[in-house]
Amino acid sequence: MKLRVEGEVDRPCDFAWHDLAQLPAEAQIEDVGVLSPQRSGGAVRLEAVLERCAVRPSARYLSLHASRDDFHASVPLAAVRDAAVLIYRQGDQPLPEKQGGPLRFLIPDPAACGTHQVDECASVKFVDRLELTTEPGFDNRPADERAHAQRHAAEGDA
Ligand SMILES: Nc1nc2c(c(=O)[nH]1)N[C@H]1C(S)=C(S)[C@@H](COP(=O)(O)O)O[C@H]1N2
Ligand SMILES: [Mo]
Repeated sequence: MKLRVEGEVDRPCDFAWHDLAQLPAEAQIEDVGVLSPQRSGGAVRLEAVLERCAVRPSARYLSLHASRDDFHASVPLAAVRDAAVLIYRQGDQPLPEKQGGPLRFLIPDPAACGTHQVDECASVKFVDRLELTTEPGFDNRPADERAHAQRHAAEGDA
């Protein structure tokens, strides 16, 4: 896996699997099941990744890009900054594709974030690029129920 972090940052960064694994213990979440009961795997905190790249104060939006299936979401940075995580492993192996691996963004409690812009759909699977911007970025999350049903059918879990 490779994760690119760019945009409103002083140090654009690339992370490989072992870069995430080597982040300090306080950045690691051994089991995301404690945050989100339906999920499993090990994760790192979003903030730990952002810190490495020196995010600028001008950054107000975070866009999550998955080039694998051309899925994108853009959310207010402040709404996810402290809570969101990136799931990257299952034991000591990369996160399997059926769980959204090799890297999956997870907003643990989307309802509690308090804004319609931060919903379950923004937990982007196969994420390979984080982009910080001053304005909302590209977003093709399903806008209504019909689009949502089509999206899940495309995912193979309709
Ligand atoms: N890359 C990618 N991520 C995605 C999607 C997708 O189609 N592609 N669907 C989103 C939507 S609409 C939802 S509701 C959740 C569903 O996550 P789940 O399958 O783990 O329940 O994943 C989100 N992440
Ligand atoms: Mo969704």
